[in-house]
Amino acid sequence: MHSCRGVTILGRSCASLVSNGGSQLLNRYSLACGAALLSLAAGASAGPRISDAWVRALPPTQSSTAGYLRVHNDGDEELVVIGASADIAGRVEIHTTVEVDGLLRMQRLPELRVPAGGVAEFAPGGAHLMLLELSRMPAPGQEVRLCLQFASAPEACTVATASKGLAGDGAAHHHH
Ligand SMILES: [Cu+2]
Repeated sequence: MHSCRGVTILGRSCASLVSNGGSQLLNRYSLACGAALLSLAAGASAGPRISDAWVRALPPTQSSTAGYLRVHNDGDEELVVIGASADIAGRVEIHTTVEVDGLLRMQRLPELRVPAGGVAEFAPGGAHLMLLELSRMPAPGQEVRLCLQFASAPEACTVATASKGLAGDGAAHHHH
């Protein structure tokens, strides 16, 4: 029960019920306390979470490159990615890769949806972050700060490591 008292919002009602409730009341309200605490804990940890971020290190003569990552939605409402930024790029667009007449082409997306409890993947051959107007091309191993903006959640940032990637995973970019 003492854990209930630690929660500011619930603290007063839980603590007073615990101190003056009969055993039947106590049981019923301790269940309510527990459930409320669980939902509070879930609310606190929900929201965008980014993992596995990397940026493709291309020759320094290139003025743009692609970033990849996973967006995890631990919440119970859909998340919508509406924009992105990077510390080395003047502007970042959300792109996807589509096949047109047998050729892979990039297409700009206005947004990308992450279902409740789901994951959206930015990965070679599919959706990616297009880093444009680069101030410098990151060398392999260098870190790049990537941030995502959401329609109704706070911005989420991560540190991506630059890498040349695996041989063959950059096919889509040959047709940029
Ligand atoms: Cu692109």
